[in-house]
Amino acid sequence: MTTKTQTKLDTSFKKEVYEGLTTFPKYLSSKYFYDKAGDKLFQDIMAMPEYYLTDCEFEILETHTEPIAEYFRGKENGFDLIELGAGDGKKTKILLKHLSENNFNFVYKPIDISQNAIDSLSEKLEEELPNVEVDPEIGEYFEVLERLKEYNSRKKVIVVLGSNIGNLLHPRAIDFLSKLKDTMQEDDMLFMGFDQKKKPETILNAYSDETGITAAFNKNILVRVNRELDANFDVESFKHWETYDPESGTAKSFLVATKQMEVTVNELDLTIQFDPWETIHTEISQKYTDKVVDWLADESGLEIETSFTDSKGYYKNYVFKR
Ligand code: AVI
Repeated sequence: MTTKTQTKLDTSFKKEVYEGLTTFPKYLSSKYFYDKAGDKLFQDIMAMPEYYLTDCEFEILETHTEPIAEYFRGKENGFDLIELGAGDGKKTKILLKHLSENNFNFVYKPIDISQNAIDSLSEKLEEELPNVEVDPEIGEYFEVLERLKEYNSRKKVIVVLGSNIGNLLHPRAIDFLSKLKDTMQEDDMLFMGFDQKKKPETILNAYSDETGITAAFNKNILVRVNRELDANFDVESFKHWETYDPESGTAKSFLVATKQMEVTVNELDLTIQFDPWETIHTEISQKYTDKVVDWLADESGLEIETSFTDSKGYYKNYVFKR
């Protein structure tokens, strides 16, 4: 790598795109799906009938609002409700509404990597739940975790919905959970959603819908590299491909080159070649069982206090303590 290239790799986006496209097999991280267009596509995904995760978590939050809120309840000085990866906050609103209507003493701190998502969430909350005190932050999970250590004056309730943890391989999930545990005091709790193993077809359908929304979401990462790093990916010459391994519970997304291609990424001083049918791995969406969640908790020094599930048993939200 030349010094010129080095100085250009000054953001983690550039650095990771460079690494991912110059390694074999190639990869790009799914955390870069979420620009304005990506946020919108993800909202469309959540509204698709095939993407059962959202409906299941909705059902859990709606059916068990009261007991969940009771786990959240702090002492006289209330609690901070910190949501990592808040997105559009649609599901959280069920809890926020209940907490607000029942005079719980709390501040809602939504945290998301997307400025766009945080802005529209804050606006909507002001309109729909004006009594809820909202104190948003922009940032990546791991960077924000450091800041969480400062919120120690009262109980912390950390919420991670949408099975977002599933986008991390087990070692990184353990690292994430361990770091979360390190920010937690004795009374604090973690409330987290984990999509469960189920019929493989159901999982594959959720990630390879016929309307092509998931394909557009996956390809959006190339659109983003084209725009932000002045590249010339021929996006339509890549095919979205999904696999699900029922043994490991890992769903994997790929972009597959349908022909020989040469791509230039000007901002990175980089030209790369694709053989026909060469892949870019973009995302994993891990599916869990109680045993695996138990193991992750154990490895991270957390304890499972209870869990809530939907009527089909497709999805679970667990309450963890340290
Ligand atoms: C955000 N994340 C948990 C979603 C998932 O299910 O892995 C992202 C997604 N990818 C394709 N469809 C939805």
